[in-house]
Amino acid sequence: MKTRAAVAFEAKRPLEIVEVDLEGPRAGEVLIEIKATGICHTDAYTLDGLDSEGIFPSILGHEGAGVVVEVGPGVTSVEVGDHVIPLYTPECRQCKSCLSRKTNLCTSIRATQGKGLMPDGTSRFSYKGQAIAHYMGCSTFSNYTVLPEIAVAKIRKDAPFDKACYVGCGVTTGVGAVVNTAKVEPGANCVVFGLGGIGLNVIQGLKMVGADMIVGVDINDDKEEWGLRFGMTHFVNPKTVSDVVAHLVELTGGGADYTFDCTGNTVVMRQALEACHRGWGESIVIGVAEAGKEIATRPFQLVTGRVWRGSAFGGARGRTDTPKIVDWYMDGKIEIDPMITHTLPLERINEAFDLMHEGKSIRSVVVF
Ligand code: NAD
Ligand code: AHE
Ligand code: ZN
Repeated sequence: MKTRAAVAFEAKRPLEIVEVDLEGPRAGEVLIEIKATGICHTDAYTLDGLDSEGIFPSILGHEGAGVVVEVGPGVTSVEVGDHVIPLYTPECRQCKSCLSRKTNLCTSIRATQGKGLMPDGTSRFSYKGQAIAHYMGCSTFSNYTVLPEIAVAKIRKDAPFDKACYVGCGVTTGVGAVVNTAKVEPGANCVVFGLGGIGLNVIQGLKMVGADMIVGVDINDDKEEWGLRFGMTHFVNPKTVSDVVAHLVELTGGGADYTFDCTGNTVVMRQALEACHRGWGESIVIGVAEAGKEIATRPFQLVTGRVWRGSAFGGARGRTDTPKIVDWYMDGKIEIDPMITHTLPLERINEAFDLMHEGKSIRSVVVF
């Protein structure tokens, strides 16, 4: 079939809206009509050529929601008409990682996914006879896309697509990092670096679990109002203090119980670790750093009990946990609507990247 898609032909070039060819689902795969997709900073990072796994041409996008329109042979877990969220972290429930119960990082199709291919080693997308790579196993910047059934989460049908799509990455990543990765306890003092589409979801997760102090740190003063809106108790612009770590340690009475990096900046990651309380403070790296960057700190920081951890997709098991997060939204336990600051048609998707880079949006959503 033909489908409209925003194609990344080259790094650092705007996406081009074209009609691409899409092959139907093979065994164990499903064809999904994408109804809405968010634009995450990770899409921008790949388009900007900063991803060591970046492939061009490809169809980016990994924060979508849609409807199953066709299933391939052997598919048993979803059927035509189901509402689903594509999962860049699948859940096969059979691989070593899934069975370990220690991680959400299912490894069953990670190797082909990282090469922009379906599990059988081929692409379903092409343009003028040339293969186009899938992205993070999702490619939600296409009106129709194909995914393995282990990489789709079935969600309730009354959830609006233009909001539920955000659960496909940002909401789950932020709230999940609090609930699943850090397991923040009520009364904790926490610091969140970077108050964008991820950081604000960390903040609302912290409020939900009853954190005491929720300090937001951002170089953009406009983010203060946004943080306060979702439960932040204090705001720090690092440009206004001489030593941000010392400032945060003093503000939190000796250091934070938990800190979260939602910037992807390795200098900030170090600050987040060093702003933790001696003896027990834990820093969770969520931000994705550009290819070639490394993190550093004095080992003494770890010797004296601070813990450095990472979180991918909020530690959520995609097929099991994502539908529950949609329920939390529908039951009013978490908010999504106010964070979606811009809703655009596919033809205007490049504006969403501009808004993000200019710090003018929290989340932009493209509706098909
Ligand atoms: P965003 O652009 O919406 O927000 C980033 C925020 O960080 C902005 O408010 C910006 O002003 C702020 N910031 C930038 N530099 C800063 C600095 N030096 N100090 C303090 N604040 C600073 O991006 P997003 O969509 O929220 O994504 C945030 C990061 O999380 C990105 O690196 C993204 O790739 C990553 N991410 C990771 C996962 C995961 O599973 N680990 C999932 C989604 C996104
Ligand atoms: N491809 C990059 C790493 C990118 C990365 O860390 N991705 C996160 C999700 S970001 C969502 O917005 C993730 O889940 N990673 C786990 C995985 O298996 O990719 C690189 O450095 O090569
Ligand atoms: Zn993302």
